[in-house]
Amino acid sequence: MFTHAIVRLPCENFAAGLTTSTHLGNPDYALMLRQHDAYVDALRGAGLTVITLPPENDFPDAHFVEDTAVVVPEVAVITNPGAPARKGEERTVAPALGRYKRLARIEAPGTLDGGDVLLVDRQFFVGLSERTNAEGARQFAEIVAAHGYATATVPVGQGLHFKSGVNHLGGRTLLATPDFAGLPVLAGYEVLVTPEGEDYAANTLYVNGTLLTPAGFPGVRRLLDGLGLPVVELDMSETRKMDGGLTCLSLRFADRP
Ligand code: CIR
Repeated sequence: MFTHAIVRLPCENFAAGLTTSTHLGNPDYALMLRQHDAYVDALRGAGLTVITLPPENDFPDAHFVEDTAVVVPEVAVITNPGAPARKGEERTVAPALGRYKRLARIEAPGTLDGGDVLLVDRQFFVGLSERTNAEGARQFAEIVAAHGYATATVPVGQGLHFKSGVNHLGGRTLLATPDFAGLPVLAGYEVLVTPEGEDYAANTLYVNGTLLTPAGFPGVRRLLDGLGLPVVELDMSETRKMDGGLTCLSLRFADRP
């Protein structure tokens, strides 16, 4: 069970962050803040104490805190984010995590974004992407192996991060886009596949037995309802305009080893 989450308020110039989106319209700051509030409420509703970090005007993507660390009960791995514009975001996340966890770090030339890292039980999957390189994945695997976690690497062809395409829904169940669903490393799991046009909703967050999912994806909603867990839909429109998903807005962890 998770006890805590770290989030960061989006800054006023969040629309200056990195994005490949061209067809979703201009990001709206007031709406972004309202949607972020609703997200925080949903985390609280799942039983988490939420720690909110202040906005970082020099880092317009800094509210995507998931990319700056990977936290397990035994250690928090502070990343070296792969995008040059995002290097440094981790500096203000590390002290917040250091209050709860021993810290380890991914060092250059290794790069790693938390959005590429999926944990299922004691098995990590690390996507090799434009943000996460083989050296970053190697360092990460070494750090977590010392605590009994296995790591498999997975190439991320299209899309930003591994978790843009695959997420854990509890138990042995995953939710994946058609591009990722057939990956050999996922054999042995029950993989639910997002219907056509609903890839974005593959980034659904399972947290303490509740599923948080982007609003507006009825096919994914039907798949989730079949699991018999509570489902909370969240409007993610402004986050999506900046290539972000639901998982990237928080770091979830249990305060004790
Ligand atoms: C970026 O391109 O880095 C941000 N605009 C979006 C990061 C989203 N993070 C995530 O999916 N873990």
